[in-house]
Amino acid sequence: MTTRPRLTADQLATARGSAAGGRSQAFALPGYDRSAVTAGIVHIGVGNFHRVHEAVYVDRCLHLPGQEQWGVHGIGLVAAAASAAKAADLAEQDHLYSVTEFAPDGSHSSRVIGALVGYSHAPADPQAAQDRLAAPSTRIVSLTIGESTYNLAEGSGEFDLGLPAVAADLRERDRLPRTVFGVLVAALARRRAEGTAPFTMISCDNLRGNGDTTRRAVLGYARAVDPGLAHWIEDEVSFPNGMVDRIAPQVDAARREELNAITGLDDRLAVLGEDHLQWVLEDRFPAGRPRWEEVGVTFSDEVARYEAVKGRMLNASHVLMSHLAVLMGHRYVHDALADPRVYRLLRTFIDVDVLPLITGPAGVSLTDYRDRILSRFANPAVRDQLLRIASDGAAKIPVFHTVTVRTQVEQGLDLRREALLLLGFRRYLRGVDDRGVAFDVHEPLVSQQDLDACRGSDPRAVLRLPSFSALGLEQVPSFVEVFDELAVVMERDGVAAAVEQACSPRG
Ligand code: CS2
Repeated sequence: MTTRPRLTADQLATARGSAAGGRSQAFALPGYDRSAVTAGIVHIGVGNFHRVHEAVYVDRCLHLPGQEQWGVHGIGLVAAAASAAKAADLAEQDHLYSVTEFAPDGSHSSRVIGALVGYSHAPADPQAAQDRLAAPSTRIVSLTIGESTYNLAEGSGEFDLGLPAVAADLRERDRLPRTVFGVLVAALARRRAEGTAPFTMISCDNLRGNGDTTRRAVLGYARAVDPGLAHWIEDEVSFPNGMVDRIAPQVDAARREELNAITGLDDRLAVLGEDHLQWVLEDRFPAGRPRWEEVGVTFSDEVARYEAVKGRMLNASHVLMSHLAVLMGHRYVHDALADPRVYRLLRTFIDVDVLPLITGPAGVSLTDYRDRILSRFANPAVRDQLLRIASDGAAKIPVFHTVTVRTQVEQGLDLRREALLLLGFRRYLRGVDDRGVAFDVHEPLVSQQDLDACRGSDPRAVLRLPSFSALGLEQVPSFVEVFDELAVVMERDGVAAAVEQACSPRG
């Protein structure tokens, strides 16, 4: 194996020296003085998505004059060994990492990102994380914590105080909280007590109204701690909504090796993304913000429309295809797209089930948007994993499909694709595809009891899962009729046959 230089600040200085000496590098370098950068942003959840999305926009901003106060300090709340290892890697690499982006034609470019200037692994040092959040220099707190972590019941939309980790944080007041909303509320309480202005909070997760959702979760927790504090948050804290977009596959050891072969670096935190990058935000940042509008971020009052288009077309198609395509034997998104049955499913879903029901933001052509997402999915250089998208389906399906299925029920429209989605999800919970090949199921919101019920003989068990029961689909005769029919086809003839039947002309 080739020995490559470990990516560190020293290595970066060496690379800069040789670039100055006329030797070309396989990657672009931060073109600013990192020692002058301070962290105006604290980000919780420094996974691949953050590293190829917000951090890239921040990195671009740091190239502008007068933006050095907008670096990022990361916080990790997960105690797992992999998270501790990531914290160690970040420290060893002086928080530097490389991003390689791939265009559909296979061309790529790499850049070392210098936006992250510090990191606290809260399980190891909860006080450091709290101090960072409470610091007056922290003006924005952003989150990428995953859809299921917002912990709001789909039916009532209320924050679930009964979740064991949340209940423990609320009970054990003599220690610092460990759950994300506990940590945030404790930081806001401290800022209020110390007379520090609050930070603005943004979510970088794919949720309907991600700012409003974050606000509901924060307030739900705060009310349980101190109603006065909850009032203060209601009055003082801004939670702009936003729409985030960039496909960021998982990186395993083999993929990391491929990325490092491209850059010539030994980067334990190397990540990749597609060449598409988008962020649309409401401009409500009373504590200030980077000049993101100069580096590609769109500020708009139409975030809800951008987000509806993205969620109901891109993410909804992703989730619809993921379980079914895995069951049909595919593991990568571009392979699934090359399967005419999957392609037809997505075209039918978008053209028949979604396009007629949504209104895009001014100036956005929905058919162009459709073509663009289908070509993004088909990008073979990205090799995005279907199992990445399939995971946490119990949280994602309601976010991306509820409005579509509710409208279809109300308007008496064709419910077959939505029925197929839930049948596919049920069958995916078995963890074995139609070839008999096993795969890992990652569903934190599905209890063992519910898993057993879904693996049993009654297909309708899936409709009773807490994530879907609020839709009341079992009480909708037109839904149950197509659901039962497709269940029989899936059981008898396999997943592919059910996919074809769900897209066939209505008989
Ligand atoms: C995917 C998203 O995991 C998922 O549900 O649909 O991660 C998707 O890749 C991003 O939202 C693209 O912006």
